[in-house]
Amino acid sequence: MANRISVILPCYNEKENIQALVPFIHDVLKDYEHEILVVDDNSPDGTYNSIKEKNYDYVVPVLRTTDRGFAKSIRCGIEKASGDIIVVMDSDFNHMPKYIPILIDNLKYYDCVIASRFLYLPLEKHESISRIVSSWFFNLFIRIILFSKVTENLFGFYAIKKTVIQQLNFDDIFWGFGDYFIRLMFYLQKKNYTILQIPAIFGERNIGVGNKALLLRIIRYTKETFILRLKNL
Ligand SMILES: Nc1nc2c(ncn2[C@@H]2O[C@H](COP(=O)(O)OP(=O)(O)O)[C@@H](O)[C@H]2O)c(=O)[nH]1
Ligand SMILES: [Mg+2]
Repeated sequence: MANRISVILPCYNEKENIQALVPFIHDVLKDYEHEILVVDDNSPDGTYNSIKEKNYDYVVPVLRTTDRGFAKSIRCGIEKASGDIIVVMDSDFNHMPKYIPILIDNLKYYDCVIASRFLYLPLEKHESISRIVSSWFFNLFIRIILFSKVTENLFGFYAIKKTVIQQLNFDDIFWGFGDYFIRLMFYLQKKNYTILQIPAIFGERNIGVGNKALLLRIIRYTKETFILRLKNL
């Protein structure tokens, strides 16, 4: 039986980006049975309505009105997904749709496939040197504290079998922002699931500025990494 793919797109104030991204992903996945879950946290710019009114038969628009949060939106998307393969990505083109088939196809052999920015020297134009170097050091820190073998604990672009992610305790993982992905990688490794990493580069955000509070994020992720270690001594 063919697999059904559920792509989860958490979004907040991404009206323009989501309208470009959704048909783009649909095209990339034309050879796969798929649905796209757009999980919006009641964005003031009307992201939800802008996608709902398109009435695409392959889109499931989800509106969250309480308990706003990036990781909680992803959890909500996973719980509503009808597919047996889950793909999680950002909705601003930072995660390039062209990688989705590579992620999915390798799930034939692995439980989870993640995109990593640290597997080869960037031959294509890459994100800023300062951002990639600081992400490299931060990943090194995470790997040392958590004894992790994964080179990329921050990007958060991956495909996973639904039966695998369902084996994890969602309450242990899905809160906060990108720190949820550190926890996801940790618990998958703890349970000895197989993870393949594929080389990828960071895509340019199409429109808007995104989350710029980098220092706050680093502080938060550092704290969450230590908490995770202490919880699992
Ligand atoms: N549902 C939901 N999505 C969010 C929230 N905050 C950010 N996002 C989405 O998460 C993705 C990553 O956010 P972004 O600000 O681009 O982070 P950055 O790429 O790390 O700078 C984007 O697609 C955002 O629209 C939130 O509170 N709720
Ligand atoms: Mg972004």
